[in-house]
Formats: sequence, C-alpha cells, structure tokens
Amino acid sequence: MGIQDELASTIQSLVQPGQGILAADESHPTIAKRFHAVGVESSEEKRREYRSLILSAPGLGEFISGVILFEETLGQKSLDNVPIPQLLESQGIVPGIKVDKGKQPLVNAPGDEITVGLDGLEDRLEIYKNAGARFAKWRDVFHISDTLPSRQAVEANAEVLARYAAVCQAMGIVPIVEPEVLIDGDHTIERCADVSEAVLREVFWALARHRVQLEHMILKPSMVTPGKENQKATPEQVAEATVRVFRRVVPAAVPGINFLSGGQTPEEATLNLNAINNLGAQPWALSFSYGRALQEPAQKAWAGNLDNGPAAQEAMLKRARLNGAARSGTYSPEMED
Ligand code: 5MM
Repeated sequence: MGIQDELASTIQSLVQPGQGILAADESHPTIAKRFHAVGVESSEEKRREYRSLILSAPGLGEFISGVILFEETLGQKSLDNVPIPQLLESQGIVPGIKVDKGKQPLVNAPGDEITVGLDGLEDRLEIYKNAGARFAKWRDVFHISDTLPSRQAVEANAEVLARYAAVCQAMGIVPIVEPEVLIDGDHTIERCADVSEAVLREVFWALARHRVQLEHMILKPSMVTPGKENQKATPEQVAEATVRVFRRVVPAAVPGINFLSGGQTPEEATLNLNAINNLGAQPWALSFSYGRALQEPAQKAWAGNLDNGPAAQEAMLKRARLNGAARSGTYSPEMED
C-alpha cells in the first residue's frame, strides 16, 4: 500500500460513527500520579497488568477505534502473552503512539512551555511503525493567565506541532495534533475562547506552511470552558462556545475532532460532548480522545488487584459506551445507571 492509501485507510478506521479514541499514553510520572490516587505504586509489571486488563476488555472495539499507547506499552505483551498492538488489532482497534518527549520552559517567555521531541523523530517513527503503530500523537500545552500564553509560545508550539505532523505523514503515519489549552486557573469561558481561537489559528497557519494534508490528520483540542477555579458553565454553554470557535478556525477538510478531557470529570466530559453533538451537523466528526475521563472509574475498580480485573473492564466499557452515545448526541444521564 502506498503512503497516501495508508493514511486514508487509517483515517477511515479511526473516524467511525459511535466510536472515539482512548488515550492510554501517560508517561511514567503521569501514570504514577494516577496509580497513586488509587493506592498503587507504579512499576513496569503493574502498568502492564492494568493496561493489559483495560485493553482486553471484551467488546472494547465497538466503541473505541484507536488507542494511543506510551512507548513502553507498544513493546509489552498482555497478561495472555499477546503483543499489545496485536491484541488491539484483534479487537478491531488501531494502535497509536505518543511521540513527543514532554515539555520544558520556553526560554525568554516566563510561565510558558514548549513541547520537545523532534530530534530523531523519523527514526523513532520507523521503529514504532514496525512495532504496529499506525498513528501518532504530539501534545502542546498552553497556560492561561492575564498575560499567558505569550505570542512567542503560541508561534513556537504551533511550529513544532506542524513539523511533527509533516514528518508523520511523510512516513504514512496519521498525526493527532493536540494543542491543549489548560483548564487551570480562574479565567472566564470568554478568555478561554479567545486563547483557543488564537492558538488554533496559529496551528492551522503552521500546518499550511508545512503542507500538512488536513484530510489525513485528527485534531485533539480542549473544549472551550471556564478555568476550573471559576464558576462551572453548563454543557450547553460549553458546546456553544466550543463550536463557535471551531467553526471560525478549523477547516472543513479536517475529518475528525477528538476532544481531550483535560481534568473534567468522566460525567462532565460525556455531557459536554453530547451537548456539542446536539448542536446539529458540523463539517467534522466530533468525538473523544479521553484519558482520565475514560480511565478513572476503571482505575478505581482495579485498585492494583488482578481479581478486580472484570470490574475494571466493565467500568472501562461503560465509559466507552456512554461516550460512544455522546458522539451522536444520544447520551442521557439516566444511562449512567
Ligand atoms: C491532556 O492529556 C491527554 C488527554 O488526556 P485527558 O483526557 O486525561 O486530558 C493525554 O493523552 C496526555 O497527553 C497523556 O496522558 C500524556 O501525558 P503526559 O503528561 O504523561 O505527557
């Protein structure tokens, strides 16, 4: 299969009605934090146990089209000794891989950060592709304050995101482009809308400069919400603010927008996605690529005990199913019972 056909076929598998993407690509410090919250010490074996359990939940492929893995997991075997990428393919799920190397302070821009990982990216992508990855993910992070993010941060992060996306496509790997505007702070929903619009404009300008094919990428943005220390907005307010910004700046050629949950509770993230999809037809498929909002209940149910595996799988499936419904605006809170 040629590169273009590979990209088209992966996009087609990822963007499906009733399905979304599971982000299970927490780096070691992040997964340690998540495990700590349920009283588990993070070790390679515990990470393998937990991730193997949730990824082998029977029927997961009905609601999950792709899973973003961390490098370690891509090379691991499940509890049944099946390579994880193979386990996913057997569920009809496309394996993906986080390829950024995290973030660091942006020099001469106090408070801003820049995501790193372009050095050697091509070589790593080749290894990941041979291991079974068909799509990749890179996350930029933007802090909101009265003065942040700076223009420098918006431009510099958009540039690396676009360069990453171009390299991925050249190798037949679909890039997930993730500019996350953080929910931390007491800013208003209007301030979040302004920052999100500026960030997305810059990202799409950089993608155009680097000749990224919009038809062969997925956007993974944050929703437009108030800061978590501000008053909560209703799902309808979040949906309206989000769709207004996206209609202004995201070209119709982009096939899918898969939101991150960014610290929303599992129920909030489902309600907000449902409200977004209730606003009527949009040019793009509007779905999820949640990490915490899909996994939190499963992590609580597992709590480090293999005997709780079936309960963890059930919790995972439940959130996947409910978000699958929110993907078409057919979720209702009664379905939680
Ligand atoms: C924003 O985080 C991404 C989506 O997860 P949430 O839905 O929980 O917000 C997630 O894919 C994130 O990029 C990975 O967990 C990797 O994060 P770290 O901090 O470990 O690089």
